[in-house]
Amino acid sequence: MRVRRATPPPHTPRDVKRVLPVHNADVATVFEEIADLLEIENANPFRVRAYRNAARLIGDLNRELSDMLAGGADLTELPGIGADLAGKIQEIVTTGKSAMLVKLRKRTPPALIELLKLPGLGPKKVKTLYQELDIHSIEQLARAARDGRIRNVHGFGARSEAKILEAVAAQAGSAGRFKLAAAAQYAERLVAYLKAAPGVSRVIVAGSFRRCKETVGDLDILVTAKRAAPVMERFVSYDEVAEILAQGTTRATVLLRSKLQVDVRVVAEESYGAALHYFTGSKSHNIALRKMGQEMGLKINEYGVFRGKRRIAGATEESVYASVGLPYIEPELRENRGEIEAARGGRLPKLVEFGDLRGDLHAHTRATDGRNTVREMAEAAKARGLEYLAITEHSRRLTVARGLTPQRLLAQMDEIDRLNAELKGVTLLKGIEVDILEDGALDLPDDLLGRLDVVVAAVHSRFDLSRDKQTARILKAMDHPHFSILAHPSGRLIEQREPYDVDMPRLIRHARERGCFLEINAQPDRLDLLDIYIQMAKEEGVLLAVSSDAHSVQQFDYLRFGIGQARRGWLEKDDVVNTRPLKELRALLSRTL
Ligand code: DGT
Ligand code: CA
Ligand code: CA
Repeated sequence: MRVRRATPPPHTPRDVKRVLPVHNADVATVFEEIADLLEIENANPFRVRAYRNAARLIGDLNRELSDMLAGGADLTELPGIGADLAGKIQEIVTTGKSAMLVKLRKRTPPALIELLKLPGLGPKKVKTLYQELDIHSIEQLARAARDGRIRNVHGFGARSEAKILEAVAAQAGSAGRFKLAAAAQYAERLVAYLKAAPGVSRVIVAGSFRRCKETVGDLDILVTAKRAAPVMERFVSYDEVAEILAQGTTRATVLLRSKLQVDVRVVAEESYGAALHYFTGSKSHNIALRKMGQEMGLKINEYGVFRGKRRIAGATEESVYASVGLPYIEPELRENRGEIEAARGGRLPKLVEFGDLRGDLHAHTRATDGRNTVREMAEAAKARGLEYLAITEHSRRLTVARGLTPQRLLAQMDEIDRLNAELKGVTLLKGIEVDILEDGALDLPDDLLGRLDVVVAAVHSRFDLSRDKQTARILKAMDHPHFSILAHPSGRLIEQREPYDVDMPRLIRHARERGCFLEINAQPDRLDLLDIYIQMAKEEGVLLAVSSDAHSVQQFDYLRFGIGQARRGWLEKDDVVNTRPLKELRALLSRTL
């Protein structure tokens, strides 16, 4: 295996700049950083918000900006994108850089940029720490937290100090992981590119990506082809490769410009199933299966299943499992959490599929912090084959999202009645994402909640309550006669905010007693409820709602990640409320209301 650094091909003249493809995720990252740095400078909050909103919009677009620009699209037609932002997008897409970001970085102390990378520390807090405690690095931050100096700074306390220590430790342990949805963007283009190599028959992403883990460390891609050499050549000359870390005859590892690492292996057709099984993992599932094989006198590795020197299986994953007497186990289950025992006992779940979904029970519109109208959301849901959609805006307490007052909610309910009279093939449900207040009360009057089809309730404040108080708060909310679904039950934001401290098993048991539901929120940075608790909820007989929490028409696409998460929690079609036809769903909901 040869190790080398990427150098420009010798035939490229020095003065000809290679224009690299820039993905939407890259543009969004630039805009997020601009917003952070502007915020540190106390820039006009509207300006900061314009960049943040643009970053979100771009992150959700289902077309690449580079393709749109190449096709002559006018970016100012996108909501919230004016001439200035359109110009900045064009600059980033064509040059890969932003002059404004370069300037901002120059005038921001480097320490602040480093601290900003820490999950949970926004621009305001970073600035305070820098000014009050003269903290210049993550190490100094960790020391100040350990010495108990942070709790005395205005706006911080003992709990936030502990959180900072946790965040420092978490960052050390999770450095460089990618959220599943972002990894998917990078994976899709690369897979299409590899498929076009001469003699290639299959290209598949294995590893944690195939298991639909919420974050992935790197991509593990398997290829079957007539010959390996052309595949290797094509892979290492992919235009997004920043560095070639290793290159051999049948495998290579590169680092993409996005910092995502990718392994590609070319395997023989007869070993395809064994290799796919091996590289899909998880490691502990593999080890358990290999042990089972050993007990039967078999050797299982990435080349096949062998009895002595004789290969007895390996062309398909089914054949690998069959060699130890097991049925096929779906990738999302392969975490060594009981799936092998379930397979042996004939108790494997028949996992829910994307096509089983009939509706979506959590979505926002322009009335609050969404970007599309109710009508646009309804039509987009219908276009994706959904039969019903609940509109669930924020309630008044959430002022940053322009939460609805009773009057505004009533107006929206009238609008929904009018639209339902007119729309064909999709039914709108009246709902709300009501805030669970600190004392467990809901943020809108009972009589109003009682007139809705679905009441989604969520914690958006006081994430810092003690375990007892947080648990009591949510239990009380669940006891509310109009409570239907607990939204994003843990409150975590992946790599940014830990779940709040709560007795989740207790909430799950209470949901069963109350007959209400828990949400699997499909937003890429939430994927909340967590898989182990989904499995626990299912065992308790609690139904779950797989919800997009869409803030725009594009975000219905996130439902596929919600389904991935549901499958990691062993859910079958019947465990998911929104696989039910509307009539059945209404009956289930009316039991909660
Ligand atoms: P990641 O990349 O950290 O999100 O997680 P994975 O699961 O993709 O792990 P990765 O990329 O290190 O390796 C891919 C798969 O290869 C892994 O899921 C199982 C398999 N594998 C890696 N190392 C070992 C090993 O030492 N023993 C066995 N049995 N399998 C391994
Ligand atoms: Ca991996
Ligand atoms: Ca790997």
